[in-house]
Amino acid sequence: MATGSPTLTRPENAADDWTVPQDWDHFTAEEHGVWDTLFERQSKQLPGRAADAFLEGLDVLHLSRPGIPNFEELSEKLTKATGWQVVAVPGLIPDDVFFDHLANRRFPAGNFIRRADQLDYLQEPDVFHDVFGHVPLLANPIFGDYMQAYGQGGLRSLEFGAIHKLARLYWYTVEFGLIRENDELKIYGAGIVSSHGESKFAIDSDSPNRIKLQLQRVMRTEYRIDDYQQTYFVIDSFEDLLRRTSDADFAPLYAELEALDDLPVTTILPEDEVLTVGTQEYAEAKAKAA
Ligand code: HBI
Ligand code: FE
Repeated sequence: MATGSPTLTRPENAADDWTVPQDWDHFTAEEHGVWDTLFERQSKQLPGRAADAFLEGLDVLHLSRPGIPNFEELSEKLTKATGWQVVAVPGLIPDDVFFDHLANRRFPAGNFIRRADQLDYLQEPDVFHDVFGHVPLLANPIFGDYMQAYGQGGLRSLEFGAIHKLARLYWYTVEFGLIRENDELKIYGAGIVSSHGESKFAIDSDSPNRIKLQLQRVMRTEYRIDDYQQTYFVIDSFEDLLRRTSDADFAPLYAELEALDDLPVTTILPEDEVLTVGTQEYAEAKAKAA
């Protein structure tokens, strides 16, 4: 059953687990060109900004040919590194199906790419967001363990009716996480590394808050999906992130969260370990312009 995500209907050509053949030959030269433009732009921009493990993982994508990666070739390399593989799906899939894939080290990647006139605006995760954004870190053993643990935790969260709490952990780590490396702020979240604008904003701008990650705090914090983040959470290492989640007992944590209010996205609590108190000028300017 699909919870949380809007009622999705499984397309005719999708299997029970929502996977579809990638059919790499169906991509046009123009679609490969969009991948190359995005890949080129981000590969130039990320050195010095992206986490070391992400840049090391990028090599997994340096496949023999330019253009949209062939998932068979990509999965062969990835499986050797951490046992993960990439499977093609038509787009967003129901939460329980998504979690089951992650719990079995299969990363579901959208089997389409944005149009050339939509380089910076994305409705739904396409193959560039999913493969360029998420796959390089799956070549890192610790992060690969974290993603599988997230899938297992996701399936359990459905039993507690707590998926929207756990989804925040995913949002503020896997999608929009920052990490401190040798005292420098770096990005590792897929939503940031795959975004031309946000990979600058997340590190350079004074506008957003940047707060040390704490599990229960993140799971209380709301987020927005339509613009740059107003708060980023920062980890010290992937080992630390994995330890915090695997050591946690989510049943009492979910019970505690029931009794606590959700926090608006720009909240700063007295007990927060704050790296940056954001000015929120970006969001305010956007609100005024709207
Ligand atoms: N489906 N294809 C796809 N990709 C996602 O990232 C995704 C999804 N379904 C649900 C989902 N993410 C989030 O709601 C998870 O946090 C559950
Ligand atoms: Fe994503």
